[in-house]
Amino acid sequence: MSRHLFVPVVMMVVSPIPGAFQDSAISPTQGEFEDLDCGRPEPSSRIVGGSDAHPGTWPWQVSLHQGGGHICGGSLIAPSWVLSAAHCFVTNGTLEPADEWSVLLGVHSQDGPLDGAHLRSVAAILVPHNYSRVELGADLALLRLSSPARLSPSVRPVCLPRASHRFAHGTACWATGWGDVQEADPLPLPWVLQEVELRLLGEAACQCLYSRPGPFNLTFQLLPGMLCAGYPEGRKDTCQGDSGGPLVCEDGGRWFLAGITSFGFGCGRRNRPGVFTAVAPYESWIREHVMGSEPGPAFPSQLQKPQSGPWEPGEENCTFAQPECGKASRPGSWPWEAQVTVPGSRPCYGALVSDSWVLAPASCFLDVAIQQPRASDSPPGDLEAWRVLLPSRPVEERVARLVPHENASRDSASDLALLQLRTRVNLTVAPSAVCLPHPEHFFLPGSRCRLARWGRGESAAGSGAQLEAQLLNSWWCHCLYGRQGESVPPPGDPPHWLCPAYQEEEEAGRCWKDSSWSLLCREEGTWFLAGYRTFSSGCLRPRAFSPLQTHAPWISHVTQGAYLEDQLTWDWGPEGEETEEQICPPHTEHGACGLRPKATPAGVLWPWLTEVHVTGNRVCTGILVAPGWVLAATHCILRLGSTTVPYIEVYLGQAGASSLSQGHQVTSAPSLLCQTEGGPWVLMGMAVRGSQELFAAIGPEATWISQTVEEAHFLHPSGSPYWPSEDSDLCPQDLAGAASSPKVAAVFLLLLAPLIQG
Ligand code: 4AZ
Repeated sequence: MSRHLFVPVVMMVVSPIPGAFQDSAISPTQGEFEDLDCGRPEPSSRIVGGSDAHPGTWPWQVSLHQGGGHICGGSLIAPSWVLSAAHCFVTNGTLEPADEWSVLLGVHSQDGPLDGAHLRSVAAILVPHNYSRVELGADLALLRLSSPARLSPSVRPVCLPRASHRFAHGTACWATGWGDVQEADPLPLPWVLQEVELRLLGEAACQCLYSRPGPFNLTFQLLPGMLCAGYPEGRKDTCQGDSGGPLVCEDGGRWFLAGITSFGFGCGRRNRPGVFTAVAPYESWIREHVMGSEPGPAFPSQLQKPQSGPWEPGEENCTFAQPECGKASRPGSWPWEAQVTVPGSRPCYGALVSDSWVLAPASCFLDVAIQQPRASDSPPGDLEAWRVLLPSRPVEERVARLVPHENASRDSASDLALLQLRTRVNLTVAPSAVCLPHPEHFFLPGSRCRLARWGRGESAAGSGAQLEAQLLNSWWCHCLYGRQGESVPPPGDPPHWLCPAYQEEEEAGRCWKDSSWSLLCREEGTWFLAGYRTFSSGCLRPRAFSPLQTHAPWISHVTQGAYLEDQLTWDWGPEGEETEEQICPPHTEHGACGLRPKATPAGVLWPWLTEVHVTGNRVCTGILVAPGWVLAATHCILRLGSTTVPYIEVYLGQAGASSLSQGHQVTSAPSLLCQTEGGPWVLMGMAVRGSQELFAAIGPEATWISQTVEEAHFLHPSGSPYWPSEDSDLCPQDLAGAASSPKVAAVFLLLLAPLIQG
């Protein structure tokens, strides 16, 4: 994953060009171009959120090819000159050789018949000497063609603005290109030129939007010579592959090249308009380099001067667009909850992600064999009977299409499917869509979340339907499920799992009612579908949820309109989470042992600590050593002279934070724990009766413990890379002495049975 969304990568290879193009060397006579007409398309006849252009609408648009495919856009400004973006030709500070490039002129669909189109090779590429990186500006390049273009109704130059030319903010202009239609989503065949109307944003408004940090606290300083166009709410934009192409604005019946597509933060994102190289400030640079060419580019004077100076900074107010998704008036009553009914099976719960798409587990539908043609007007017989019930909608919706994830299977982390509704629904308070995370959207440890119904999951009784949860540290979460020695994804890489901590409802005989859930996490009052869980992972807690962020490209590709949002809370930073590589410690089929979450909801600081309540009023500490076993000090359980085992209750998951101990006599039975190097905590001893300093060593009891509790984890003093070395100061010096102390029958093992609370 790239953290630098600002850096445009222009590697979108669209098509190998048929060999039909000849670099025809028809030299126009001088007279033909004496007063070069510019910016006037022949009267006749995606980009993100755009539509197919009509042939001949944008006759200055060219496609720049390298290695046989489209890489960047460009604009014809004179018969022998094309203006494009520097970043298309500069890699690692080096200008690529001109002879690797060719210019395709007069093309509409890069797949269809290329009549009228012709190809020219590039004789020279000129880049301003102060260009280094897109974010630093001067992102423009002049390309001199090896021979002049053949002008025709579909090949004409655009007008260039003079340095004094002012484009008022709010002006509706057009951007065109063959670039991606969404982030990482190439323009589909037949590669028809896309057009999109974009509004010019004033410098102040644009700077204001880009000053608001995004993922990884990225902000950006707008520089002179840059201009922004787009909308605060996003959705319409240029994208990868459009770079170098034109942003044109009409003035007095002529089209002027106001900007050159340069970069942006992602594509079509809210509050992240496209950034263009402003052409007007480069009038003299352009004139200087094309000097002597006949005819050169035309710089007609501006006819319609903006009245006052609305382009001046400071005049616009800075208004951020708020997310249009993820609003719930009350947690637990989710306005995006969609109930899908397929005849013959129980309802399946999913979430509305746009006005016409529902996301749900594919496992709900995998057993219903569906052979689904891609785009058909009427749904096949199978889907005909399917219904989707949405909140506050009196009638059920019908289903037009089912798109399962390509890796979907019941047990996979891609157990997802998208269902398209036959008719779009009006998004209001309810139904409304939930927000989805972009691939670089990370939910931070401590995030406040809720569990919601998902798939065929049973609705838990009472409060269960809106279980509160809090996200745990990712290292801890990863290592509970990861294999020994596996490295933990560093911040910035997608996590494999999300672990929410929540209070489970007990159920007799089973460790948990193994329902499937979706995980909704809130950021600044907006709810995101952060993850989901449809399969069982035994009794290990916390439960692991699959993160949704990795599926964002698939969802946006299929739906072309789901609400994807950047992170709204930004406490990312070097101190946010550890950045050095972390490796998972030993692990068994029951997960890892001795791992302590760093950022954690209060009360689970020592997740193996339990409260052992003996006959009502005595409380002492117990240590969870296996899923069903707790180790406690003998003197805590048995009273002197008594031989019967008293009635004991063990409280898990909240020792230290609960109010349970109030009114009880707390018997002190501290335990001695040592942290092995960078790894798990190991129980070394249990306090000897009446002492706070003297511990009975666990070591001598190891055989008895392992015979009784098969799943207990033992880390061996020698041979384990996690065991402290002799001179390590992790454990007290007298550790060795304690380990060899006479055997005391000091510990007691308690076999846990689930408690049914009435
Ligand atoms: C690019 O990578 C690029 N949304 C171009 C334009 C934008 C983003 C990226 C603006 O060439």
